[in-house]
Amino acid sequence: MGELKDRFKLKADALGVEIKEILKEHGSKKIGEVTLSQIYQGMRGITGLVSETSLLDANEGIRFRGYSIPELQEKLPKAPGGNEPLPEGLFYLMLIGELPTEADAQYVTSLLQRRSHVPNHVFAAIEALPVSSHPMTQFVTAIMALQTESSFAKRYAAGMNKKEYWDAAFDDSMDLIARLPRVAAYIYRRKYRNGDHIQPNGLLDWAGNFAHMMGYSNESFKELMRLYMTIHADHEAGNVSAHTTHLVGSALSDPYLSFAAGMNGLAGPLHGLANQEVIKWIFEMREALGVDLPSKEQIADYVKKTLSEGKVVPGYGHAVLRKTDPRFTAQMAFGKQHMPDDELVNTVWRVYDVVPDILKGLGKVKNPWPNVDAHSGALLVHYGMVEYEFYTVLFGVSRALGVLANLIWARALAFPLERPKSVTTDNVKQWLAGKEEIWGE
Ligand code: CMX
Repeated sequence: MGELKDRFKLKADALGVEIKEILKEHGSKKIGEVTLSQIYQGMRGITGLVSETSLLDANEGIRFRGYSIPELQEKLPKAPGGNEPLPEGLFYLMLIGELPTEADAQYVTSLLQRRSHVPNHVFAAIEALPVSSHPMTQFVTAIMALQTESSFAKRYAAGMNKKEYWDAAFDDSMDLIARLPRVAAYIYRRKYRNGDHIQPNGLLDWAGNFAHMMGYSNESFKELMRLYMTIHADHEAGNVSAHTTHLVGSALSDPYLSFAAGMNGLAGPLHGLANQEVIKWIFEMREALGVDLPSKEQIADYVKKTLSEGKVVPGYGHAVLRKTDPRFTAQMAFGKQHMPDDELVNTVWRVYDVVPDILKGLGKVKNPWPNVDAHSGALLVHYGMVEYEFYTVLFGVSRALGVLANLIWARALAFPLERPKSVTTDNVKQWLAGKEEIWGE
């Protein structure tokens, strides 16, 4: 094992150096429509996907069917007495493309309530894992256990006509969205509340009921969940969770299989897991400094220490965005309204005052501004949800709305199997030397 690893390391180091040199000299050369740099560096800037549900502008941020987050907060139906949008309304908007009336949003709520039953074997599958398992591991396991309920898989096995794919994908997606809060709340109560579970309340909206089942009866926490479930739902198609769900779905894997795959991607620290990393990083900073509300100077020193240890500053930067994420701004406004004096929330705001200039100073970070994950944890901690390993599950429940709306559309529009072409570095070298053709040139 050790020898094989050593041999691999020698090869990897050598090829890494070679690729760097190739890109330095030839990175802008094109294979077909795309540059060598784009091929090697995460396909940035290549338009190759369709999402009807949302569009991300690098400087303006996300728009859902043309509506910005402040517009959604103004125009989407609210829960009785509430100010934040109902995520059911956003789901309707993403799926249908038109703003829902109050009755439309209520109809989605009632559909989800009716479909929310979770079979016992799903809880048994969660219970089979050690309680110490990461909540995302338990979440993905539960989604896979739910796959026994897939109408798409059963109808496909029975010879479903391809014109009906969207119909089966629709049914599975609605069932899955309806069941996720119950499953996620079960994991939360199992891991952090000694398995003292709370039954659903059929009178509550989707996000309000989720808050209730996790054990948070405070009205303003329910409002936070409605906002949280709305702003995390969708971020066009190229992010890891959305793209993975779409890619796996393109093989006609059913919505359970596709969504579980997307959630494995969300569990990566450069994507959804960043929300737990942010709070972990702030807690560690406070402990290291021995204060609850560090000064800007103390924060600046701690950020520099983080960077000097070869780590990223979690919650900052983005592959597409080039300004402060409007999802961060919406959460900041919520904090100013509901908890202006909270020390942790104020720490997040001080970090925001300090980090962008330091990241700009590195000269390589394309976006020094905060993303959605920089703020969410501090709001949750304010209400007592300190168990930061659970945060990515919250993100995942919300993300279901966008990626599954997209999956239904993908089957309705009969999008084909996704299968881009790849190259080898040897192939590229031969091509650069004029000795070999490259497909797509
Ligand atoms: N802290 C330190 N360095 C950073 C950084 C940050 N927050 N963001 C980017 N950089 C570095 C990159 O690591 C890269 O360095 P190397 O060239 O040494 O590898 C360089 O700046 C250029 O990166 P980039 O083009 O600006 O960013 P990418 O598109 O490659 O990556 C992202 C985007 C989000 C992965 C990156 O900014 C990052 O790691 N941020 C911290 C993690 C995070 O908050 N992720 C959540 C994103 C939102 C979400 O999906 O939920």
